[in-house]
Amino acid sequence: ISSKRKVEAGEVIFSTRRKIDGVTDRNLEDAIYAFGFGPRCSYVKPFGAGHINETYAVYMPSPEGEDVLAYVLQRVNSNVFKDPAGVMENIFGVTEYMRGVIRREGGDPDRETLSYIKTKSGLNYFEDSEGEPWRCYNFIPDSECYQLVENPEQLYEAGSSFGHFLKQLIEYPASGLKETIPDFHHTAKRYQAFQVAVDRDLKNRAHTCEPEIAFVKNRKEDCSVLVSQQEEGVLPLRVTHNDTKLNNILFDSKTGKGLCVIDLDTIMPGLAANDFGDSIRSGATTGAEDEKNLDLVHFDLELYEAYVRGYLEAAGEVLTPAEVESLPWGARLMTLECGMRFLTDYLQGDTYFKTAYPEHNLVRARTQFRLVEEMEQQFEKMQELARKYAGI
Ligand code: ADP
Ligand code: GN1
Ligand code: MG
Repeated sequence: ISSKRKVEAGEVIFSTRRKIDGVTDRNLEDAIYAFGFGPRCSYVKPFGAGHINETYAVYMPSPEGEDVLAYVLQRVNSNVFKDPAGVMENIFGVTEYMRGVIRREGGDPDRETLSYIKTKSGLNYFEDSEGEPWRCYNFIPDSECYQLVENPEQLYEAGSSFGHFLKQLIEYPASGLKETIPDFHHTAKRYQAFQVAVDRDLKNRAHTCEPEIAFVKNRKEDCSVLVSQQEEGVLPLRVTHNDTKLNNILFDSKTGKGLCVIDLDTIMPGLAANDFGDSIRSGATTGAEDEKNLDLVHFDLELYEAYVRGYLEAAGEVLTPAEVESLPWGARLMTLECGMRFLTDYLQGDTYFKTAYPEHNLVRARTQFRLVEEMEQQFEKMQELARKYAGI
């Protein structure tokens, strides 16, 4: 297994045992104390491969004297999440509720959902000296996280996890949820924002991505397909995750089964098609999201089928026929939307997604558009497979 596929921790950046020259940021250290780890903590490493938050692995000594990864500490991106208190209210509400559901199912709530920890003063997040929010949860031992699938079975498991998640929250009182990012998957409004970014061309980059801009403009009408069906009442709002990419699931290292859905910041009322679609975007592909060589990037129908089977086995009975029909559209539109968001961010100067080099967002947009094209070519097969596994 290449390390590029599996998510791993980086180098030590804070340690109570030795001085790490100039790298520990004061706010990170304050957060470690705020959650009560203080001098007991062995060390901290950067962790994960998310595009939004800063994630750290916190190691503590075990009774046997070994250092074990015990907690995940995160600084929430306040540029993206303007109401961190609302985000944390949603997360505590949903995870508490999930614990009850998992117990009734006979599962293990400590492994099948995240357990968030309060600060020493009893708050559900810590605000550092610059007003930035930090939160913390227990690391789930013997779990792993992937950037890219290795085999269809993993995508079947991913489908099964997100299908199950939908079912577990089917009766959750959605009216109590805060909308943590307004219009997050309103694809038509995303198109308008893209159009504004092209017109303003703030960084004078539009001339470097004319084919990509044209690609999106040619699909303007598509952006309204699911939003209109929702507004007309054809598609119901569910409690959805809204960020169902592959690296937002933990797999059980021993059994290889889907174990726990993570990254709960965007749980909001939404369409089942969007959750389904974002998983297909990120999972049913042969290349990394930021693969520069487009010859390596293909939409993989076998992976798609594995996800459909897992998702519908778990959630098929709660979905309406119209929702089943909407799933392949979800895949196309979440992929188009995501590419459009990368391109918009590129045009605006990379202020939203973390980037490692100046064209990073453009490279990401290109992989998404490649996938969209191939989904369009195979759309009928995608529809047939959704119907087949739904039994309609
Ligand atoms: P972001 O919004 O930045 O994506 P996430 O909550 O998804 O934040 O965390 C970022 C990344 O950290 C995840 O994609 C995953 O790679 C890693 N990660 C977080 N929690 C765990 C965990 N318990 N086990 C393994 N990896 C994890
Ligand atoms: C972000 O947070 P992360 O890395 O799991 C983004 C998603 C995008 C994804 C693309 C809150 O997900 O919407 O689909 O990047 N999350 C947010 O990789 O904007
Ligand atoms: Mg994530």
